[in-house]
Amino acid sequence: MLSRRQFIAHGVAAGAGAAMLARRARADEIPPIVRPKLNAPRAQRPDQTFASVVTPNGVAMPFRMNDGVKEFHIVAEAIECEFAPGMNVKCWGYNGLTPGPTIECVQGDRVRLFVTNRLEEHTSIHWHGLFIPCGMDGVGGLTQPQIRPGETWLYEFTIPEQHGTFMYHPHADEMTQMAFGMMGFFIVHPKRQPSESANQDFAIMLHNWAVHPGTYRPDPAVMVDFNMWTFNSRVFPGTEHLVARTGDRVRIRFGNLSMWNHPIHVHGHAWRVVATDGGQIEPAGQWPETTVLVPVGTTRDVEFIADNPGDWALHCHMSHHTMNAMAHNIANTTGVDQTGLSDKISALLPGYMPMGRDGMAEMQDMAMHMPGPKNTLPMMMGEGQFGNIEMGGMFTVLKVRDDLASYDDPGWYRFPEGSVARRVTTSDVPHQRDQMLMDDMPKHNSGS
Ligand SMILES: [Cu+2]
Repeated sequence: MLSRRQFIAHGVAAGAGAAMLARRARADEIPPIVRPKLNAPRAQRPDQTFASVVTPNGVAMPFRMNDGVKEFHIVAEAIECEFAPGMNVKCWGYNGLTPGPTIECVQGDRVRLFVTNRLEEHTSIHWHGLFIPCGMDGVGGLTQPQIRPGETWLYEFTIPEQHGTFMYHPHADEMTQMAFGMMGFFIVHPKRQPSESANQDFAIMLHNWAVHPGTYRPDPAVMVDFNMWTFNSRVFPGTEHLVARTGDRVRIRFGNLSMWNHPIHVHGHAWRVVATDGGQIEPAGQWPETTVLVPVGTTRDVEFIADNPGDWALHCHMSHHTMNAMAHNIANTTGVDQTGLSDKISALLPGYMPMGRDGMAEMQDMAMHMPGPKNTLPMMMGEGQFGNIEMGGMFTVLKVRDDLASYDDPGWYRFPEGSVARRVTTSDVPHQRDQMLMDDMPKHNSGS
């Protein structure tokens, strides 16, 4: 087995003659810029030895082959992103998107990554988790000068003998550039496909944003009090659903470049964490979980067999992270009788919205009738086949079906007759039986 240093040395030798420092690219060597369209059919090249990763609400990064070298052209630029219908955010991203298109390689690939800076300030790009020569690590000021506006720089290295889920992001004015959405996945597939490879392989980047109600641009100065929580820069119901056939082995790769840790929970199934951005986890070290904590600055790959047909919620378990446009200065009116109060206040303040006395669920219905500030989503939204789902943010649906012609969204689950929880009438309630059970209970307090 080679040491890690030998891996890197090996990688360098494979590209003999190439410089080990990122450098400015010459105009004649730069590939054309491609801004791939969302919802394009999944790209699977005929010579491909692996199944492409699906980036919900996203796409794969296009590349060209040049003399056996995989060449990508990444463009850092200002973009607009629709978080969900009704809200467009002025972001920064790569090749027209946030997260940027997903880079996919195979162990041992030689890659050239051209990075053009179309921002008004300098940037750099770091390949999070990859063991590459230090001069290619992309830390502005430390391993290279910053990439100034208008410049194109070249990173070139051999993908080392590691595989898994990595990320790319700026290492220059990170606070602003990442707050505005600059990040993407860098997936390395193993050279030899494992015997149990995934039928469906998803990549979901977790992020947080502070887009104050009525505004369009994220506030990069916010440290903890974020109000938008996204899967691949989308909030529910703008998040694409994950579709699997019953019996499929499903892999989900989570990446977190936000400022919070996210416990991501799946219903109806349990998964195992099979890898982190530090490497694969041996089977003996994997244990079943229904919630995986994805800490800041890491990736977690989970795998499970989708063996339970239905529409299963898949969401962050921090309950504020499944809300949209949270307002934080609301008085707590739970339990307060507001009879007549809202009429009086409305007379003084047109558009006044009373907060819930018995909970907040009514907010979703109210939001339909009382629009908030422009470009601001209601706190809760999203409807299912039975009504309001009262969720937003980091929420999507895992759709498992016995019969699927394709992995296109199959619509809502058709529940087998009699398999849905139902309302009962008093006559259905087994009082008699309860009484019997009560009578059978040991009486601890009697006689002492
Ligand atoms: Cu969360």
